[in-house]
Amino acid sequence: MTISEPLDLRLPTPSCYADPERAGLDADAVFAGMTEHLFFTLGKLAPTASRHDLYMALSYAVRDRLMTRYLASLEAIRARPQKTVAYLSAEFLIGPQLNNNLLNLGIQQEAEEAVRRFGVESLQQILDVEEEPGLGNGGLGRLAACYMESLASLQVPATGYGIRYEFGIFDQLIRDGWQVEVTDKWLKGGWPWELPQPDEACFVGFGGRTESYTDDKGNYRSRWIPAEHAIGVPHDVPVLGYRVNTCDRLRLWRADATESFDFYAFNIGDYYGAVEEKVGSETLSKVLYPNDGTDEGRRLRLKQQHFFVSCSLQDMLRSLDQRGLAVENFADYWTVQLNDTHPAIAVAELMRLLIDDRHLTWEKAWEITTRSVAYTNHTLLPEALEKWDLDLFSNLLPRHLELIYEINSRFLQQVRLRFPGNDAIIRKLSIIDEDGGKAVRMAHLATIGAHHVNGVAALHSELVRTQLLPEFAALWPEKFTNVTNGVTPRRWVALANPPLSSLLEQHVGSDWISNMENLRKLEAHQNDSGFLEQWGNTKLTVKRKLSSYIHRHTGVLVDPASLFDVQVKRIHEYKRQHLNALQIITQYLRIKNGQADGMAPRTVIFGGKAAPGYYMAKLIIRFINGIAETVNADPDMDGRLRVVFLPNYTVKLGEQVYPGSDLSEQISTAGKEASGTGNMKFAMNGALTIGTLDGANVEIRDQVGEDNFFLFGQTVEEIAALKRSGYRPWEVIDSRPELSEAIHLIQTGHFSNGDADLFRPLIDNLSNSDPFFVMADFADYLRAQDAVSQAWSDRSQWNRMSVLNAARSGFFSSDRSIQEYCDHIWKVKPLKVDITCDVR
Ligand code: F58
Repeated sequence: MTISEPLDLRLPTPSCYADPERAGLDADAVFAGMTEHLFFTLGKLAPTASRHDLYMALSYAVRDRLMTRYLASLEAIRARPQKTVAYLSAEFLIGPQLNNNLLNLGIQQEAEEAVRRFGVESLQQILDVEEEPGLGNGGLGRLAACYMESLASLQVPATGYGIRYEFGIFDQLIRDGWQVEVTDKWLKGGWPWELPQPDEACFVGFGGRTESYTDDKGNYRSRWIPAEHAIGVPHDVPVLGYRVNTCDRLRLWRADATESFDFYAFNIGDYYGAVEEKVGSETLSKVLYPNDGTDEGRRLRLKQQHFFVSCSLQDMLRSLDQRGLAVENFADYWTVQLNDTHPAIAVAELMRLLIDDRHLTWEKAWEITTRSVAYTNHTLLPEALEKWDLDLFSNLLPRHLELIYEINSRFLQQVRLRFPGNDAIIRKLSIIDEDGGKAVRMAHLATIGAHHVNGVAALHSELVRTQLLPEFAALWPEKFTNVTNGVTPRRWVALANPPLSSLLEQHVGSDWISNMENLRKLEAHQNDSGFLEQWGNTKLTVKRKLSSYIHRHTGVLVDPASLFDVQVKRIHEYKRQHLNALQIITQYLRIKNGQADGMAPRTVIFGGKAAPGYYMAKLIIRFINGIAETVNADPDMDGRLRVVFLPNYTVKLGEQVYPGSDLSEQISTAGKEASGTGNMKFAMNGALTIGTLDGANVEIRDQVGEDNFFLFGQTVEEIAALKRSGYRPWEVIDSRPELSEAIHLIQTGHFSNGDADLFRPLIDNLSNSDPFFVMADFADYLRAQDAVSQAWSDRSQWNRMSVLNAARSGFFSSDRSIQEYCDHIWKVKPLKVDITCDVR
């Protein structure tokens, strides 16, 4: 690690926050804290308390202990200002909080003892009742959560800014094999981890018009007269680092309607007339948008983005004011990271705040903006690159559009100098898309306004440079960089997999939790048969637990000794769950036809949500469930093949699944998965990967060694060549008997109770266009799956490969990723927080 030693900051004794009553970390103190909260906070007597009451009481007791650290961390940065990370993300998929906080505080055992004194069998029973806030769709939101945890663990001052959606990602039910969406009411039982701070509310405007005027110094200026306003009320969630005092802040904005804003001590000025119009602003933070790319609700989504970005930037500026720091020095105190383009409006909003409100010059404002903002790209899929219809944009954010035009015209001036006479390039790079209906390209705005643009895996960053934004990369080569994603080993190993954690502790000590490279020491045991057996038994223990979960939630009995072959992630054609499903049908047919010698007994497990408006993804879920029904009911499959679809995949379910997996399915079409992070969670837990050369799979294979990875499929270049030469999937099907047999069986209605039409759209798509090259990769995928079966037959060899996967997964710790962001992009240093104090 290259960052210099943390500054040693002691708090002045009078502002010591440690109330001994609420800070004690032993079981007695935790028990006392729970008792007090049951009585005073929840109004319950212990004998009548439910498990949920005990969960709340324990959470409040733990929150008390976080407060000491949280307030000391805020005080540290107030007393000695230094650069702080502002991580702007429309999603933070933080998962359950209680156990994570217990782990990071180091009081899991103490909490276990405290809850037992209430007559509860185990802490787990209390942990099970926690509702997780589903404030994200998938990988991007979960990455933000891992990064916040690593920032705190590395003692880096940071605030994550986002939206407190009242309804997060929908809950998924499976009815007759189909996905059904149900509203996620995560707040219904109360959520003890947030601290509303209404006194720090912010105003945000929408719509209206702009006007020019001459200020009292005779300067020509513009101002925005919005037609509506919303109020953002911060709800703060403390994010504690692992065994350190640093407790960072996740600040989530809840929108309030403005009708009641006369309650607030704001300078309402011109706004007053505008509020007569009832705007129903509270709907702004009502619901998280599932990524279905439909036009519906796009206006509300842009409003959400502007809402949380504006609140967050105002909050950063206010924090400078409060500490007596000049706004001109903004970039010395804040580094603003855009998690994808969703917060990209920040480039225009920061300019607006600096120019219109703070009266800085354009040049100074632009210098501040470009010195503070950096942008992470998470996708190459054209349909996922955000563009806003110009009419919608100008209607909602007229002043921002003016500023964007100015940013664009100054930028295009530079482009003309660099590429004289090249109008095509101007059209290509402009923030305004002039082809078809005019639109604002948010990726261009973010790229122009940022000092760094990074992709999320080596291959992806390369494709960002060469395919997505090549002209920008030619213009500013030093701007483009890579930071390969990572995941936190606290949640994904220490919390999720206690049996593995204790085995690791026995063999390499406990340091690995904050220094994952220490797992390399495991390699010394790779030929120790006793250790390999222990390793295998540990895996079996967690697979038993997963098996019982599967039985409880799907009714399917699975054999923990079979190979657990797992694909959990959002359902999307590019992720190719249907490739896996087709492979299962082939295995099924081989068993039926008596050609399954050497095939490993398998339990194939799927989980993941489809966007509600994504028909093909929903059909894939129905397809998997159809296969599961047929396979699991067939006695010929007993002891050989089982298929399950686990409903409602969440962070909490992920914590059960990754530890209990043997094989990790990472089978996206090369060039489509930016990175993947599930792939890392599997490897850390000792699963072997079957995967394509896509996203971070490439680096996983480099790290774990090619002998410990099942590679298959076409490369990015081969796919491109196939596309150029005219890809004809039907020819592939005709030339592969096993593939045509599988497809034929589907067409007879074998997996749909005789309904020959049900899966027709899927089969037609695969046979006629196959946009994600499922057919092209099928044969090689089967070959790799046969290699998996073969490897499984030598269990000690399999266990060795599994050990090496875990031992070499240290690179994928989010601590490494965050350290790279700190050193190369943000230029921030840790700040040591001291909580020792003299209590009189
Ligand atoms: C994911 N993106 C990438 N987007 O697909 C994945 O490869 C990567 O590992 C991960 O980001 C973290 O870098 C992703 O999850 C979304 O969910 C968007 C949410 C908003 C609508 C568009 C998709």
